[in-house]
Amino acid sequence: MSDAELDTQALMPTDEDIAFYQRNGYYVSKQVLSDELIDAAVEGSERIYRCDYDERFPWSDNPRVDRSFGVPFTDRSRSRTDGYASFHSFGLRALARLPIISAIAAALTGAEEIRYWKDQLIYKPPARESDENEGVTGFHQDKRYWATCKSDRMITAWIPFQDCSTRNGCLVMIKGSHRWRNNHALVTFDEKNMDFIKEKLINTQGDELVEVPMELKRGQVSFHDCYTIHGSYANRSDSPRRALSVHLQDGENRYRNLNFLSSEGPVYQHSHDLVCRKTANGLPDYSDPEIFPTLHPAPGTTGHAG
Ligand SMILES: O=C(O)CCC(=O)C(=O)O
Ligand SMILES: [Fe+2]
Repeated sequence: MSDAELDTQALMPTDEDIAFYQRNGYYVSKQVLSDELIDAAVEGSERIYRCDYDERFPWSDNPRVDRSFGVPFTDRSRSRTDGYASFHSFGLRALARLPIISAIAAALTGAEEIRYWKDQLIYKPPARESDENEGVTGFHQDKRYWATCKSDRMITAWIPFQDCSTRNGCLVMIKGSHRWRNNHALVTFDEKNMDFIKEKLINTQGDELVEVPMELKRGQVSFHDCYTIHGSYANRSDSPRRALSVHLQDGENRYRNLNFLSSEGPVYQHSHDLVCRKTANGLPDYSDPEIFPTLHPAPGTTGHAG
């Protein structure tokens, strides 16, 4: 094994870590990211906020794909979420497609193949006294936003760009919540009233609701199952809290068409459906290599030791 391979092995989750992930629905990595990578991601974010894109696509101006396209980020007392950031910034792309992140995702989910699914660049400003809920991310389940995905094995890597604690509004996981059933209402990313979500919407099935803050050092990454309930409270520090969420699909994920359920037009549609290529029968192809590159096994390798 080369030095590089040895280093990678040392950063991977152990069997105990994988069992912990399966039991609790989340995992915190070792320090896997270099300062240079994160510095480039911060710089890339600022370029996105100036609408200075490193690369453009035919859909880069379509507000139906993402409402942040072409909108400069000037009022820094507000929070902001940008989809498709890794398409428009090379610095963010390097982070979103980093081999160690997809290798950890494969180990945790047990999937042989991991493809990119999407990313979200999130800026959480210091909460103002006038609006103490600014920047709250309501407890939600990622999978509820991906009804068009057949897979139940999707996973998210959450990458903060600075140390994170409860003070600056780190991500908070609800322990073991990926195993709870009947939480279909949790499309609540934008809901600011956490107590309402906890008391009225979350079905704990009799378990205790335990919140676990992801207090991470810069360079660490947390991972969560697509059914783990998670969110984040306001930022009580003096500096913005920046993070990139990288959402990943296993190789077996396919588009599923639920629109027969509605006579009102395509209700179950993801913005990706406007962006990716179509299969022979005209449906979105969630293995389109332009939009959903395979990240693991790394291209050009078999992924098997022997
Ligand atoms: O950063 C946040 O507040 C939310 C992130 C999130 O929902 C995710 O990574 O899936
Ligand atoms: Fe999420």
